[in-house]
Parts: sequence; C-alpha cells; structure tokens
Amino acid sequence: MANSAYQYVRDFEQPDALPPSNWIVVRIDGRGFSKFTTKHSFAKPNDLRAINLMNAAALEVTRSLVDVVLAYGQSDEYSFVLSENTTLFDRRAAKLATTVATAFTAEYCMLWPEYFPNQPLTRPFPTFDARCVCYPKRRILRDYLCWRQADCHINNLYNTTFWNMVLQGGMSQTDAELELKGTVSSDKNEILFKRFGINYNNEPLVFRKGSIVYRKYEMKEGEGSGAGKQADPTSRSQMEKERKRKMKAEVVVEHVDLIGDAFWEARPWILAGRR
Ligand code: DGT
Ligand code: MG
Ligand code: MG
Ligand code: MG
Ligand code: MG
Repeated sequence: MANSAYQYVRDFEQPDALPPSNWIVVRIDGRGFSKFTTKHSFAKPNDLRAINLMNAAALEVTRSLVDVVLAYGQSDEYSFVLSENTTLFDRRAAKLATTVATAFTAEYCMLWPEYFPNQPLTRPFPTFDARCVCYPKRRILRDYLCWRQADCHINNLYNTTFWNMVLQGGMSQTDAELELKGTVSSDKNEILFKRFGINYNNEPLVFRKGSIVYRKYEMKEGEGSGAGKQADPTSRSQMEKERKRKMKAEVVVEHVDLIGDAFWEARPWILAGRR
C-alpha cells in the first residue's frame, strides 16, 4: 500500500512557530528541586558547587546554540535569550524548548561528578522543564531579565536571613518563618547586621546577582552605535561573517548587576539588533 494513504495524519500536527522579530526566552527550571536539593545535601541557603554546575551546563548549552545571545541563571532556573531574528528550528516553540531542556539536563547529569565528586547522583534524576516566551521589544526583554535578577535578590536576602536565624541563631524554622513574616528588606538587613554582624552588601555577588552567561567579543568601530559607515547587516555575507565571529567568541560567566544601564552600555553587541 502506498505510503501516501497515511500522509493525512500529518495534518493533525499543530504549527507552533513563534512570531518573527521577537526576542525568544527559553526558561528552564529544575523539577522538584526542593526535594532534590535536600536529598543531595545541598548547602543552605546557597550551594556553590550546585551554582557552578548550573553555570557549567549553561555555558555548554550557550556554546552549542550560537543564536543564544545571553543566559541568566539563579536557583534551579536558567533563561536563555535567543536573538530576535533567530531562525533556529524555524522558531518552533516545542523544538526550541525541548532541545534546550534536554541539552541542559544532559549537561547537568554528565557534569555532576565533577562538581559533586563525593555525592552520587540518585533517582529521581534531575530533569528540567522549559517554556518559550516572546518579547517584542528590547526594553521588555530587559525588564524580563530585571524581574529574574530582582527575584534572585529578594529570595537570597530572605534565605540568607532565615538560615542565619536557624543555623547561627539556633531558632526553629517555624519561629524564624514567623518572625520574618511581613518584614521588608531593611528589616532583614538589620537582623543580619545586628544579630550576626553580616553586611548583606558584602555577601558574594554570585549569590546576590545570579549568573550571566554571554559571548564576549569586541565590537568594531561604528558598530551598534548607529554611527559611522556600516556594512549592510542583513546581507548574506555579513550575516555569515557575524555568525563565524559568534562561534569563535569566548563564552563567559559573570555575576553583576543587569538592572542598570552600565552592563548593557559596556556590552552593546549583546542586544544589538538588525532592525
Ligand atoms: P518545581 O519547579 O515546581 O518542580 O518545584 P521546585 O521544588 O523545583 O521549586 P522551585 O523551582 O520554585 O524552587 C527551587 C528549589 O530549589 C527551592 O526549594 C530552593 C532549592 N534550591 C535552589 N538552589 C539551592 C541551593 O543552592 N541550595 C539549597 N539548599 N537549595 C536550593
Ligand atoms: Mg516552579
Ligand atoms: Mg524548580
Ligand atoms: Mg525554580
Ligand atoms: Mg528526526
């Protein structure tokens, strides 16, 4: 029987290409990490081995997908930002999400023994879900990243205070939770300083700001600023040149503020668009 008799079943598949000219964020998040982190004895509130492992996995995923312009990670999540004009997988949402999530999961599991040499990985093995969100404007994409970094700060301030009250202060978890209920940032800063001599602003940046992964390459004179004579950025040869440059570029991880303008002004190529 001709294969074509069955071809009609393809019509049941739903198209899921994401709209053009939008930045695409693929955010992955560890499944059930509240349990996973306890079972694998993660340090509280922050386990630097676990953070370094997340960052190592994100570096590999970013290296393997040249259209990832930046990734931001904190806790058990990582957001991968794809260029607004990416044509990767024809912008199909399911293909993008599953590829990033499975690539990240594979890296995380394979790299585990390097970061936890004395802690075997046990079932249920870590997995990561993923979703794609489109942001039509650079400004909104930046606000998205601000939202994740602000979340990192708020959670870290809470967790740092909570675990100091419990581990150093000898309080029960219930009592610490009760006391922290309804407090604002300045209250927590004061508890940390007065009871434990900790100035929150001196806590490591990696905990307070999370991790930013990006391709590091110099922009040539006149690029990005709109000044000077520019080659047509939409020409095929120019796009190919740009792609090669990105593939060769070093991928780095930094722990800095991305809410203010300074980070972006110093690295104009990250969100440089074609239109
Ligand atoms: P989900 O995402 O709905 O499957 O559920 P969870 O349990 O993964 O919840 P989520 O993603 O909201 O919270 C992340 C959990 O991971 C949270 O319980 C804190 C934990 N976690 C993340 N990083 C660390 C760490 O460095 N140390 C410790 N002790 N726990 C961490
Ligand atoms: Mg969750
Ligand atoms: Mg999670
Ligand atoms: Mg999470
Ligand atoms: Mg196939």
